[in-house]
Amino acid sequence: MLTHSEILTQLANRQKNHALTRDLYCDDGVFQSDLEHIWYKEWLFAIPACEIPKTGNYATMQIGAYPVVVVRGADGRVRAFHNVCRHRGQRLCSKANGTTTKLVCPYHQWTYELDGKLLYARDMGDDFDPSKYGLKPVHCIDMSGMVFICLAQIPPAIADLAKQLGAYLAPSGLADSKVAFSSTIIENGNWKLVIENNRECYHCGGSHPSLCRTYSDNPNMTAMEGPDSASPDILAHWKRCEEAGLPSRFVNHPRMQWRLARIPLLNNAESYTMSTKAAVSKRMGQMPFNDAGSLLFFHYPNSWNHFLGDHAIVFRILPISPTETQVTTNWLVHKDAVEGVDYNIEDLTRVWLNTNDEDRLVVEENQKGILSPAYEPGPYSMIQEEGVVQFIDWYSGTMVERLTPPPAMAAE
Ligand code: 3BY
Ligand code: FES
Ligand code: FE
Repeated sequence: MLTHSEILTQLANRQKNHALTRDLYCDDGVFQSDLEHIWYKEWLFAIPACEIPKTGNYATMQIGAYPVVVVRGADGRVRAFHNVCRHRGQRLCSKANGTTTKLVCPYHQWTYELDGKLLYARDMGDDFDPSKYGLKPVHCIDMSGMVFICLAQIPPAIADLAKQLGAYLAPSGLADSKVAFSSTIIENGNWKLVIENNRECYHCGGSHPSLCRTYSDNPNMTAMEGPDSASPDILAHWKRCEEAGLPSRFVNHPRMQWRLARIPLLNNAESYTMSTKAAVSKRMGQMPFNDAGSLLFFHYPNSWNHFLGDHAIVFRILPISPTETQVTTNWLVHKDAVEGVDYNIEDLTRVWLNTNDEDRLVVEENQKGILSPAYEPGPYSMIQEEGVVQFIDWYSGTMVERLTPPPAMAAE
């Protein structure tokens, strides 16, 4: 198990534009360090807000050592709490999703309001002050229907992202959508391999026959230097979309922690379906046409998303162990769309169920190869894998900053 300073050395000595060393993908110490310095510090995508549409609806998730519950209060607000009873520490909610009027601990029935206040604790004596035993809050923000949480005491700034998401997601009407289908799988690979795999389409032709019916694997589609480097196809798409009120141009976080971009699908395909036609007859929000392409949004370390004319697909990853990652995919449709009438689950989900499974396979084989002592970090393609380079630079830069001891306070 690597120590902090060994991790720092491996990150500092990494070869630019090359994959990471074996330890950085497999070692227990690195995994702990990733949790402490990335997963417990950054904003993480938790759920689409429409997963908990009503007061008392909740969703739970495990972020490293921290069980978290996200719940909608009587005031309609979404809040997150440590899913840990303030009595003797029982996990409060054990189900992935549920509905309740109060959060009642299953052990001794301490009872909390949906806003975290302790309402009732039996036989605790006269000097017991319930106001001291409310649930511990976790930072939580609902940005245009995407709920993010942050375990840090002081979370990183999020206002700029909230503003951009507000503009880009408004036409998609996520607040008026519902979860049509949800899938959770475990990939036997390090979380960074899962993100790396998502950040390139070098593998798409070889791995994703169904996705490639509608998604272009041309790296120019997603690796943008600026408006002038866009192909005429994209420029025409942006013009049409922006004239119809759909913000489309690339917006990047200064260090590429997130990016928004609306890209056309292949040959005017409408959706990620086998037929290339829309899967849902009722469009999302105010989307003006079916062939609006895909609004892509990724956010490191744990989410990538596609917002189409007829539906949206939101992805969340959570690290389980050095070589296991949970991947949850939610398909969202207009809340008034009726299953069996306006859409069917098979048409809606087939392409990305296939794609997720194909990605799982490549990530697992990637992890198996990297576990070999013969593995040596190879070079990324600067034409095809610029997105991976950006992710690895973001990860390494962030880790080096956070692992580097502060300069000594006193001179000798
Ligand atoms: O999900 C994405 O962002 C895309 C789709 C195919 C692979 N990946 C680059
Ligand atoms: Fe929750 Fe006792 S641990 S009520
Ligand atoms: Fe893929």
